[in-house]
Amino acid sequence: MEQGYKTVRTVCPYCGAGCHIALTVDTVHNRIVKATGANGRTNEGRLCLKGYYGWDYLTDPQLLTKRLRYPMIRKGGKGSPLERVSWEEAIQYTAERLQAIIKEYGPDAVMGAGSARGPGNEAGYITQKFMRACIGTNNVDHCARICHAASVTGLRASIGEGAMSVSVPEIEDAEVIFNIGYNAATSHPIVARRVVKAKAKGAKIICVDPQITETARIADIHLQIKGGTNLALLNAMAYTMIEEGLVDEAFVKAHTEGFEDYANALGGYAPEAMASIIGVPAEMIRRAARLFASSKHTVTLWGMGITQFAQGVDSVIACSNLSLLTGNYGHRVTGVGPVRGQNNVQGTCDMGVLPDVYPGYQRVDDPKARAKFEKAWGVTLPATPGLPLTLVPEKILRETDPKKQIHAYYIVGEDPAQSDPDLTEIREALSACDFVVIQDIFMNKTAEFADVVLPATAWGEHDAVYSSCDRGFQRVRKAIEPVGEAWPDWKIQCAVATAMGYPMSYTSTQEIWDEMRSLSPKFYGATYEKMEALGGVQWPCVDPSMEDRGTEYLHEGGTFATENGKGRLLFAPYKPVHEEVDSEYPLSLCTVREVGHYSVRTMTGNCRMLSKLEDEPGWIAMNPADCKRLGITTGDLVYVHSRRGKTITRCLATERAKEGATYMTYQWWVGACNELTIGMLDPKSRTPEYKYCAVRVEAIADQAAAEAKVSEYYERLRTRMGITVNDKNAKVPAKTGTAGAANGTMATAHAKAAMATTQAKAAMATAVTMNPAKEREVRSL
Ligand SMILES: Nc1nc2c(c(=O)[nH]1)N[C@H]1C(S)=C(S)[C@@H](COP(=O)(O)OP(=O)(O)OC[C@H]3O[C@@H](n4cnc5c(=O)[nH]c(N)nc54)[C@H](O)[C@@H]3O)O[C@H]1N2
Ligand SMILES: Nc1nc2c(c(=O)[nH]1)N[C@H]1C(S)=C(S)[C@@H](COP(=O)(O)OP(=O)(O)OC[C@H]3O[C@@H](n4cnc5c(=O)[nH]c(N)nc54)[C@H](O)[C@@H]3O)O[C@H]1N2
Ligand code: SF4
Ligand SMILES: [Mo]
Repeated sequence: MEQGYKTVRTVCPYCGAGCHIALTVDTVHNRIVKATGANGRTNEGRLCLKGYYGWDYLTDPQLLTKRLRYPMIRKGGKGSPLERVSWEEAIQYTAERLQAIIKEYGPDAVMGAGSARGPGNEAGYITQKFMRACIGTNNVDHCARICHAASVTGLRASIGEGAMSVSVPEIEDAEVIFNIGYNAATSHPIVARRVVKAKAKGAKIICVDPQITETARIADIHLQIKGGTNLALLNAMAYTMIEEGLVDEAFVKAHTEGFEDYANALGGYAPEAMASIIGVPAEMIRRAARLFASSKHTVTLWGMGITQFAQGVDSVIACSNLSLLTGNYGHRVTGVGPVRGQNNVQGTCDMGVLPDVYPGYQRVDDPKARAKFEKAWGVTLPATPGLPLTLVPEKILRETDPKKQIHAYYIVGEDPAQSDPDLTEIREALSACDFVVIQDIFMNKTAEFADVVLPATAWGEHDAVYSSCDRGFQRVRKAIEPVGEAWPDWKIQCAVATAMGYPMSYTSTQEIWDEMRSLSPKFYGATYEKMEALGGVQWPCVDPSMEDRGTEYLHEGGTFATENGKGRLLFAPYKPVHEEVDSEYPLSLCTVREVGHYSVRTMTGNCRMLSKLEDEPGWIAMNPADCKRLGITTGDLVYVHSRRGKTITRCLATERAKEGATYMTYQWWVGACNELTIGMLDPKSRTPEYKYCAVRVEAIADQAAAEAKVSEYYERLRTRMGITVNDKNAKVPAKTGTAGAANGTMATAHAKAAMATTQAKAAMATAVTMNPAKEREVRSL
């Protein structure tokens, strides 16, 4: 490499596929200039478009929002502007406000959210230690709650362990893939590659999805079910297996319990009885059950189409039941893959950033585990599990006893004002909360409600370990110096703890990692040295010597992680979704993802290449017949209404959506679909029903005026994020739009037509001038 450049090997900061990346760094100008695929266990040198182009946010092009460079406080109280302060002042102020709240209401008045994104496992460990040892509460959680919490809760009940039992590379050797509620081509393109390879090697694919996804297109059986009927289908498949003698009796006898009760409870679930509810013919359900049971190498993959329902936990258990019934656990290339979404959501769970467990999934209500952490941390720890983060609005807005309310919310790397359901309610809660701290790399929507804003270093600017979706600890390395005065997340929370009288100080992430390992038997063997030598280590890894190279698949030999080692066959009845369509709101809305953009889009929205692919205000994908009825076509701006709010977006007519069903992606700030989604939660995991609510789509007669409003609102949003309109990088709004054309998903003729329409319309919109005096909320559109 020529002088002035270096190569840094690291792991992608976006999805849980955990792809290895080689970054070319211009050391003279302190910037990354290129990313290429490196040979990692899961990616074998391949990357998707986010891996190739997703680092550009580090150059701070200020397209959507702006990097945070120094600490800020609202000195004049709520509603006053954020003012720049020194680190010393910010830390002192935060410590004093937290101490005052604890003094008045007790430690459980404080809620902490950790980050499953850039910070990494060491910072996650510090977040939960800060909340537990310094604040004195188990009120700590993170976005797994609104994501795969149902997988963790459900699998723990079924087989004792919440993680993927199978590894990503094994998928390509599957004989049958049962893909349910998971759209790998969009969400984990590098996992999708294994599904495509499996198909090429002869695997049969069953895809259960109400939408025609890329996996559905290559499936041997596509069950295009009515949204929200997973449990009816899974129970009908189990019924078929039992009725048609497809059960692996020896496995069930040796390795499971509860078969008799389970089989009896399934009595009413014959496919013929369920077909009209599920919306697919009974014979297809039977064929799917037969195909599933035909192999000992059936791999089940699921995602948000299973977990983001009020029956998420029951559906996870029902998925696991099918593997238990057919002997699809305990050997290579079999079992379950709840494919973790974010780059480090597996890790943030591993580190105990959850209200009920310490690092390594040791329960807070287990006296032995508690005693161990009390000794290590030199404090007395609370014995009862804390608050799941989806209950925070409730605890701020509807709890009447001030002693039981949440008065402070310390949020690390999460943007609830964009990603939580029912944004009206979240805005009310954040406004009513006495003290809100955000610690992030960008100004985000939640920062608008924060009393203190603390700037953290981003992926690329610090060292860490991330856990891939399949339990793989992998090293993430610093490539460039941080922007402004940003500090690593772990250092910030150590400083606040110290100012509060609980000294925490470390000199490196490795020192934190080693403390964590010493307290977590499951991870004890996964040293930095071993990760360095092997490229990564899959847990469990108990022995630090090189003899123990980690664990590829779980439950070897059919011995499960339950107390008696048996898998539990547990029955739950199907219940319909909470909010069905009716004459007032006649369409169903399911919210999904954009291939080129990521969650709240602070990062991908600030990558020039990615934001050129797709930009505000996003799309609502609808069946052409529904569009015709409403008199709308691809590219038209439309209002979408639900009982909770209203938003504006563009129509995308596509056969991928069934008649009556619509899809929006939650990446958009202007076209924010979480204004519409419902706060209905699974009672066991507290995960919201993001995948189903009732909406109405309204055509807009004056398109030019609507285009103008969208552009104006977008500009106002950017101004509020701190971008000045005259910035040299300031972008012309709404000029792009290819409806997810990258990577093949949604790359339909409709999408191309949409681009032409959008560009023509955007041209009309550019003449708009800003009017910052107008109302602030999207509902004003
Ligand atoms: N309607 C709808 N809503 C959904 C979903 C859906 O399917 N439909 N899915 C849900 C799911 S599965 C998830 S996981 C959530 C995700 O929702 P969030 O967790 O809110 O979103 P992210 O974009 O992952 O990142 C959150 C924040 O982390 C910050 N960040 C990134 N790196 C760092 C770092 O190194 N340090 C710090 N301090 N901050 C950092 C980003 O700037 C951003 O503000 O959204 C949920 N919301
Ligand atoms: N590009 C990109 N990649 C991402 C993300 C991103 O924002 N952008 N986010 C990451 C995160 S946080 C996560 S959690 C993962 C999520 O990854 P996925 O789980 O793939 O996420 P979704 O696309 O939200 O939902 C999956 C599928 O569920 C289907 N579905 C909806 N309702 C039902 C139903 O009733 N039954 C069944 N069987 N299926 C249904 C949807 O049609 C969709 O195809 O992606 C990660 N990867
Ligand atoms: S598949 Fe996921 S981890 Fe791999 S490059 Fe794409 S976003 Fe990054
Ligand atoms: Mo997620």
